[in-house]
Amino acid sequence: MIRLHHVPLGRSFRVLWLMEELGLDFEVAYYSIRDGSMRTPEFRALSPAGRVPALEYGDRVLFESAAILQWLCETHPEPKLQPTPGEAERARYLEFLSYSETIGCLVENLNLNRVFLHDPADASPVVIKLLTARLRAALKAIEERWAQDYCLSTGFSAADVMFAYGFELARYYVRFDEFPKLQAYWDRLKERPAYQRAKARDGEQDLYDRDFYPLPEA
Ligand SMILES: N[C@@H](CCC(=O)N[C@@H](CS)C(=O)NCC(=O)O)C(=O)O
Repeated sequence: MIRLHHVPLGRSFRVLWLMEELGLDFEVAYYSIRDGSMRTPEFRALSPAGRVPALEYGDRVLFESAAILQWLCETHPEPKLQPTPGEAERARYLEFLSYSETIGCLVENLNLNRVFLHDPADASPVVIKLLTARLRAALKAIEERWAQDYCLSTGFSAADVMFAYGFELARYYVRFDEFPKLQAYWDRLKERPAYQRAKARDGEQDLYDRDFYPLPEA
C-alpha cells in the first residue's frame, strides 16, 4: 500500500506528480494547513515537523520531498528519472534538488507574511520586499543560464518535478513574463499526461485568495 499525505498545492504535489510519472498505484490522504489536521500526534508520527509530504510505503514512512523523490526513483528505476552516482549529470541533478528548496523556502516565508498571518498588519513590508527580491534573483539566475529543455541535458528527470513545482507558488509573487525561458519550460511540462493526472488529484487549494500579490506600497 502506498499512501501520500498531501496538501493541495503543497510540496507533496512533487511526490504526487512523480508517482504519476512512475505509473504507481497509490492513495491520497488530504489535509489543510489551516485546520489543525497536521498538528495531531497521529500526523506527527508520520512527519515529525507536521509537514507534507509524508509517504507511507508498505511498512515504511518517509518525509521530505527531495528524499522521497530520490528514494522512489531508486526503488522504481524504470522509467529512469534520475542519474545514478557516477553519471555525468548526477552533480547537476543534486544541485537542482537542493536549489528547489532555496526557492521553496523563499516562497514559504512569503506565504507566512502574506497569507498565513491572522492580522495582515503584523506583516513587514520590508521583509516582503526583501524576500520577493531574493525570489526574483533566484529565478533570474536560472533563467540567464537556461540553455536546454530540462534541468538535465539528458532529458526529463525528477529534478524537473522538484524544481518546476516551485513555479506554481512563485507565480503568486513574481511575474513570469520576466522569465520567458522558464515560462516556456513550465508550459511544456504542464502538457505531460502524468502532470495532468497529478493535477486532477491535487485537490482544491485554500492557501491563496487571489491570483497575484503585488508588493506593498509602503
Ligand atoms: N523541505 C520540506 C518542506 C515541507 C513543507 O514545509 N511543507 C509545507 C507545505 S508546502 C507544510 O507542510 N507546511 C505546514 C506548516 O508549515 O505547518 C519538503 O520539501 O518536504
